[in-house]
Amino acid sequence: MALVQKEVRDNVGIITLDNPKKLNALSREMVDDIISAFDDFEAQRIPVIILKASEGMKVWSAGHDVKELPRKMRDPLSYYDSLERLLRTVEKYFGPVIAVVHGSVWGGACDLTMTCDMVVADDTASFAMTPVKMGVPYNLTGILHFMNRLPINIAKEMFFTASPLPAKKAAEIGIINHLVPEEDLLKVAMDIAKTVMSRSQLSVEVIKEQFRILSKAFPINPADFERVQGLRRKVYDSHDYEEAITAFLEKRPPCFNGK
Ligand code: LCV
Repeated sequence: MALVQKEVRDNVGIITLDNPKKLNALSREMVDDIISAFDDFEAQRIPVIILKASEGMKVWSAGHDVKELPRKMRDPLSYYDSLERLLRTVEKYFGPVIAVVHGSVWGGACDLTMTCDMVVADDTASFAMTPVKMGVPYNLTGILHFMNRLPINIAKEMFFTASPLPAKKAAEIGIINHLVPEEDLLKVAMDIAKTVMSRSQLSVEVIKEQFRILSKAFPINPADFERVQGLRRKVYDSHDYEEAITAFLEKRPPCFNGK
């Protein structure tokens, strides 16, 4: 059974995350379903996509499926990891992707909303960036998503505290384009989509690609890249990484020892 629902309404593609029992955790299976929906819409040249969760969920998505994080000395966010494949799919889609958010957003799902082109949310939305809770050495492309979207001090507070940012604050700092009542969420997103579709699609497509290219135009020298990868390896090889996942699965607070 598909973990996402998809439909086309007035030529807008709507993808609904629909795995409530797993709080829409971004498992490989869920990500594969989302990516195949994107692929279907691309084949139909659907010009705008809305990414939402099923109605009434208090959690939009609980982020990366913790049960699928590698346990033994493997990079949890390598290039071919399911979350990374999903983020690139969103970035490379030829038209705008609008996240419609009701409920809390966690970890990799927070990165997913940051990777979408726009966010429409209601006052139940919150955004938490959780690598420091999970002992995960996030990755350069993910951190760049936040640096491109937010003042760096706000991005640092999100990463260093892992505290959920409430909707009002998220709107003030620009994570959310439009903070609206729950009953208006889809209509506001559809209205944005219709306005975009009334413009030159050739221009929209090339401008989206320019935003993508420029947002990644970030010089880093090979020695620094390799040093960062070495530092990241120390983290995912650590007791603390293993402990964070074990504690989560055992439903207890982790006991970090910095080793
Ligand atoms: C698998 C889950 C999850 C889950 N995976 O309900 O950004 S990084 O680097 O951190 C990246 C690696 C990442 O994205 O990591 C994951 C970050 N996610 C989080 O930190 C959120 C973890 N989840 C929670 O804090 C709670 O589940 C929330 C607050 C979302 C909801 O709490 P609530 O009390 O309503 P439960 O915690 O009871 O969760 C219901 C079921 O969903 C599972 C959880 O283990 C439980 O499973 P069981 O019913 O088998 O006990 N679950 C929740 N999140 N990310 N499984």
